[in-house]
Amino acid sequence: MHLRQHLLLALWLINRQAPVVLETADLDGNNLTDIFLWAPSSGAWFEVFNTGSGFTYVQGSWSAGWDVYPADLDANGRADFFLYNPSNGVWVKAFNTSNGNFAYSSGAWSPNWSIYVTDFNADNRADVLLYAPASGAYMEGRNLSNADFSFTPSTWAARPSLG
Ligand SMILES: [Ca+2]
Ligand SMILES: [Ca+2]
Ligand SMILES: [Ca+2]
Repeated sequence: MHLRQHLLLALWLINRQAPVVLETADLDGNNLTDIFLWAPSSGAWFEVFNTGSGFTYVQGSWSAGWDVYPADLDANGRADFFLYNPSNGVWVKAFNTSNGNFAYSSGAWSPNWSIYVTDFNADNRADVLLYAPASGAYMEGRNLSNADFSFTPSTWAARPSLG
């Protein structure tokens, strides 16, 4: 089968939930980009592993309502997932321990942050920027361990002037 056929099969297997979010990331650390399909309304997910000569699949599910951000949170070369529920502020680090399996660490912030996942300090552990566009408040969440984040709160102007 070609990639398009694999994706169509995967989309069918994810229970025909719509909309489905498609993310790309290296989920097994073999330097080949894999595909993660996520149905926010049901919580169903589907990992599509790129073996180089074909594809293998693992299916699973979380609860509904998460915003899901792929990123390597523990610097082991396997993409993990940062989950944030903007309605209640709960976050989860989902560490990708082996294909289809996760170990979890969680906590709670206030709701409605805009989330950006990036590596602030070049230690290969993805960090998290929380931003509130209305007020200009932001929090730089350093991901220094597999547990909680270390925060440096600050504020930008709500409408920054660049001139
Ligand atoms: Ca891979
Ligand atoms: Ca990882
Ligand atoms: Ca980092």
